Amino acid sequence: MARAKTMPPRHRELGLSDQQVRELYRTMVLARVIDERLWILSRQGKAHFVLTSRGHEAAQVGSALALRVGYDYVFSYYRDMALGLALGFTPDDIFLSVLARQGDIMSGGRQLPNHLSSRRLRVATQSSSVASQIPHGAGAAYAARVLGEDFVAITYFGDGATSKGDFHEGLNFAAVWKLPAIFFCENNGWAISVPLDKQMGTATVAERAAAYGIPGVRLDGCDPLAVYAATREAVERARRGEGPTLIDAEVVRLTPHSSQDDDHYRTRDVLDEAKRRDPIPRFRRYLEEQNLLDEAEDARLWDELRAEVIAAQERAEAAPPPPPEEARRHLFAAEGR
Ligand SMILES: Cc1ncc(C[n+]2csc(CCOP(=O)(O)OP(=O)(O)O)c2C)c(N)n1
Repeated sequence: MARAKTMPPRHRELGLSDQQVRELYRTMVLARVIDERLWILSRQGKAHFVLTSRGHEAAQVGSALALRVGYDYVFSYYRDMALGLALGFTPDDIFLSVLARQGDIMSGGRQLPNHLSSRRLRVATQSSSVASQIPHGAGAAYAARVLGEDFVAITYFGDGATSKGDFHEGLNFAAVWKLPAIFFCENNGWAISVPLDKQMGTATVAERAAAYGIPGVRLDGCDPLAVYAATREAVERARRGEGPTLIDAEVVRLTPHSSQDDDHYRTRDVLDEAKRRDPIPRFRRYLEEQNLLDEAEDARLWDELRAEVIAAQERAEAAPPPPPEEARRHLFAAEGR
């Protein structure tokens, strides 16, 4: 429905400044530009494996805006590159990690790509095992209770992860103890080739929350402002001691699952519909309607970010690999810390 001319723009109603929404868009575009480069690196045989956030940017960047970065704990999953950028990881961090170079702050070149990790940003490292981060997130929220601090723990995962036992254990534990936890499902409707209706008996992820006695909020995850609003509410609720929230953010996966997948199981219609919901052109239109961006500025932004990203890629390609004699470091206690 069209909004009356006298009504303030949606972002102002949410207390966000023009500068903040411009920044939000910039981060979404930065993620998209890195994403494009990563697929090229994969096809060139330079990146061994690539997983990206294309189509998930609004959910990731919009939710990050509701957090106290470096204070709240974040448990992410392999699709969260745009989230990482919103939290303060740089393009250099991403490329050093994907190319497994010595300077990789995530793991010194040992983890799969987009396995974010930073003690400073309170982003916990992760296992590639789907859903294993969910009990970790519940545990960190329990730590807030034990320490008497008011940080929250937000845990990100896909819809496929909600079919795992870890999901049940994490949500159940957090609900029983009314912990300051937010469980954020980036629901793109697919667990690799398995569609949602073959993963669960419920129609939505959100309604699973009823089984734990916590709120389940379903929303359009391609709208960063809707995501921000819902996450902020969940964070406030958690800080007030009222317990966890499950957010079911409906997003789109605009690429195959990973560089090792070819999407052969999705029809042209499904892919076209996903493209139609692409969060980036949509948020650009919003900014244009608000006179916060015009076509020339947008073109400049993409050019500027593409140059920035290519420079980061080149720096990472020039960086040395981890020294072979340190291969076991961080993997075995006896090898030092
Ligand atoms: C325990 C476990 N089983 C299987 C896999 C293989 N696997 C990797 S990603 C994935 C799909 C997960 O889908 P979803 O949680 O919906 O996240 P999405 O990739 O769609 O964002 C699977 C089955 C795994 N990593 N861990």
